[in-house]
Amino acid sequence: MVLQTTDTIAAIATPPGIGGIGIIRVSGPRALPILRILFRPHRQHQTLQSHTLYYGTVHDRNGTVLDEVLAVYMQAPNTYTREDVVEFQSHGSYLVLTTILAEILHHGARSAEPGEFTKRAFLAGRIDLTRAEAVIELLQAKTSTGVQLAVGQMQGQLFQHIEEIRQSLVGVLAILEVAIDFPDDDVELLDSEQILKKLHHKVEKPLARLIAMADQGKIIREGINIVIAGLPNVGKSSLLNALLQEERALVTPEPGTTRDTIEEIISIKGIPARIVDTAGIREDACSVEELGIQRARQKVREADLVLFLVDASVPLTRQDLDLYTSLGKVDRVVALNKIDIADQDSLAAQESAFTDVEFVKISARDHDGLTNLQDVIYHNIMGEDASIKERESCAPNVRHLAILEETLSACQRINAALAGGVTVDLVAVEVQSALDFLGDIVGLTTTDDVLDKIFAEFCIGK
Ligand SMILES: Nc1nc2c(ncn2[C@@H]2O[C@H](COP(=O)(O)OP(=O)(O)OP(=O)(O)O)[C@@H](O)[C@H]2O)c(=O)[nH]1
Ligand SMILES: [Mg+2]
Repeated sequence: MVLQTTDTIAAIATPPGIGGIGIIRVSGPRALPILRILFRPHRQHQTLQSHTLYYGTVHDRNGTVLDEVLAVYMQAPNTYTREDVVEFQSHGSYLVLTTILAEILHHGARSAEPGEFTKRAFLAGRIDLTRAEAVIELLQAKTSTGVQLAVGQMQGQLFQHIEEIRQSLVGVLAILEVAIDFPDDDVELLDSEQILKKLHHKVEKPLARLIAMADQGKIIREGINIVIAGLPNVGKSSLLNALLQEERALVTPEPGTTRDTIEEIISIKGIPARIVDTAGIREDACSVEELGIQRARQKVREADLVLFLVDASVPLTRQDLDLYTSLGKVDRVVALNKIDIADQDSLAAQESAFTDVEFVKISARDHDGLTNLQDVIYHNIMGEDASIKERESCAPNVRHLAILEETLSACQRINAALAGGVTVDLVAVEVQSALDFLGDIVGLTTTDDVLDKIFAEFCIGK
């Protein structure tokens, strides 16, 4: 469906505030006439070629010069929206930009809604919905891995995966339709075995992989919450500082140094992680420290992963073990700290105490073992198949995930229908519904309100 848009939209595409340059974008049939009215190229006799940058001035309706600009006209269809597009690069003064925009609106454009340029690109069929969504993803990415995934999706990686699955389902539907069209044929037209096999290998398995990637994508987008916990003086603040490579938290030989929680953002191999240093937890604390301990316990309850720290230079105590047990069900990694001063016997004793959990030997003071610690944390949160994203560069979002799961359920119904010997047309109905679900992901069958919701997340001018 190609929607014919007849109006022309315009918006400031750069963020508000002072900057070196600011960009105004115009898209639609009035883009070129507006450029001709407002812009005077430095060389008066120049005719404006498409996709060429011109230096000149922008004037208001009274002929007053508003700014010196670079302007470009991009003729449809080789543009972001597939419409005629004009861009003005002025100085990055918000006042100048809004004045130029007002002139553009005066000459027959209207203000673009958030994401409307990208929506036009989608409606014109230049990009599918997953590529459009990748644009927001890219704008919002917090880490280099997030950027990498967004770029992969923008280049159509997810679209390709979905398209391959869709084609397999279309193949299945074709087999079923032959059986529907020739019900009385002597030949056994419906080979359920073959359909089931195809469904399993070409549809269900790839769907399950995409679902696993979605889980990883969520972590890469939203990051995780890591809380460092342990008895007083085991080196929690030292570890925070070591991971940050900055003396952020106070470190002293006195137990009970940290009272309040301290939170910072770090990147664990490309995953954004909020890392929280807490008060050492102990029984006989003074009242201020006790408040800190309550906070520490609260943070542990909210954690995605607890980094449980023990002092490997002294024998493990009952308090260490009690605290460890009191962590409850939360995912954890144990770090045996101060290995620089720990003797072999006490280290061995500590290692044998933590047999049911992954542990790492570190020295927060000497920054020793930290790479290994980050590796272990990474594998703990991303699962065994942590390399998936590097190979395939795509991570379905929450919207995609819900649809992928629905598609997988539809596959289970196809399986049951084939096994249960129901009529072929009923099986075909289920296959069609699986196809429709996947169409929603790429935007073939997506309803207007879902589209509106997606594009509303964009900023204006994108
Ligand atoms: N030798 C050695 N000393 C360390 C190491 N890590 C921390 N320390 C020392 O242990 C003491 C306590 O360190 P902190 O980082 O303040 O410990 P903490 O767990 O934050 O302590 P509280 O905030 O009181 O709970 C300080 O004197 C640190 O210098 C290490 O890896 N090796
Ligand atoms: Mg501390």
